[in-house]
Amino acid sequence: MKTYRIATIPGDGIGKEVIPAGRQVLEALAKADPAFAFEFEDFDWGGDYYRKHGVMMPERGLDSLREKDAILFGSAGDPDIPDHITLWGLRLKICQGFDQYANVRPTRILPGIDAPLKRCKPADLDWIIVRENSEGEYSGVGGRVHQGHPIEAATDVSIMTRAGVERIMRFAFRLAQSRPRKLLTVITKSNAQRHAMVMWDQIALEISKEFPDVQWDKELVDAATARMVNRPATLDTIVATNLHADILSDLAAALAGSLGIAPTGNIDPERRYPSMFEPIHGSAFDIMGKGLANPVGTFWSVVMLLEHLGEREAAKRVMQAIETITADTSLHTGDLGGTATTAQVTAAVCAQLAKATVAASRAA
Ligand code: NAD
Ligand code: K
Ligand code: MN
Repeated sequence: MKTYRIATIPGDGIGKEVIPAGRQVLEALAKADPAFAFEFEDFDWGGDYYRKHGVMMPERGLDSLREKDAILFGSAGDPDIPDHITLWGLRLKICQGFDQYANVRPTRILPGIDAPLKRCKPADLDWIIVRENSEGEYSGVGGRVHQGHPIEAATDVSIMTRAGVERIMRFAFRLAQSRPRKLLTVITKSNAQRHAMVMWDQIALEISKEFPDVQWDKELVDAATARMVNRPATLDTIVATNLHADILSDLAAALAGSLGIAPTGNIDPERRYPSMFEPIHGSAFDIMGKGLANPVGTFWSVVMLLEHLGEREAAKRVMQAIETITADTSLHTGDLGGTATTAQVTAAVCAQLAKATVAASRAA
């Protein structure tokens, strides 16, 4: 029997509600399947830790995660602590420390979800956005001088390296190649940002030669937002910079019905370090502590985590359980217009998993 070591980091806000729910789903899966088990270690890093220790996580925190098979993360963001401190002190520290340079965000309209685009059928929207996750606009380089003075000035320098762009581009082409349509759209803003973005376009062209079976095109990021709304079926795999893809993927999640459903993986494709999976949403201050958070984004993140571990069959089982419960509108949370609680949705998914395994063992 294989035992996977999983770190859970609930973080702040509704992260503390959805991550225990995600753990319950993994436990239900393991209970019903003798092939594998999980060994969890929970880390209490985040806003509360910051209030006690003045930092979001311990200085040598990465060492406690290094030997894990994967990390399940909730959210970093506390109403009383500035966002740049919570983000850089925890989530980005892990993403950058473990060189999780590919952020992968699948988007689909799940059964039973009332998505806002009236002309868009569920089959028209099946995207996977690849976000460069290690450099670009979020390199952390810059400065601010003469604070409060009329001559105050500030910069955030966007650093793009050839090595960084080549590796994300190769990752995106490979991912596109693995999907049925073999279609990739490279997003830039190379008309206005005439240095780094022109390099992106050029490197895309170079890498495309390694993937002759992938059909690809280019789109400027502003035009891409309109294309997502007006011609969603023309898109499949999408690759963009750290900032552009951050924005596009929230739009994608909203077009597919809710921010509460969407998952993401912060991946180290070379597998030198553990990869980290999380719902794309944040701490949701307006609903935190009420048991109302939609846990589906975390459950779908669990699916990605299982795929990353090579447990494809189990991943499929969890995805089927998710789709069965989204199809039932009585199990929709508030973000989807329903009244179900986090606990009810979680119990329903766990019950589906127990059933699926009984059926599988009967068939065997
Ligand atoms: P948010 O995702 O927390 O919330 C946006 C809106 O979506 C809110 O109305 C919220 O109630 C709703 N929502 C989000 N997830 C939901 C869910 N699972 N179920 C039901 N409704 C849900 O974004 P925000 O308000 O911009 O950010 C709040 C805090 O979270 C900030 O501190 C921000 O920095 C942080 N944040 C962290 C991450 C991360 O850790 N990866 C990502 C985004 C935001
Ligand atoms: K998150
Ligand atoms: Mn974001």
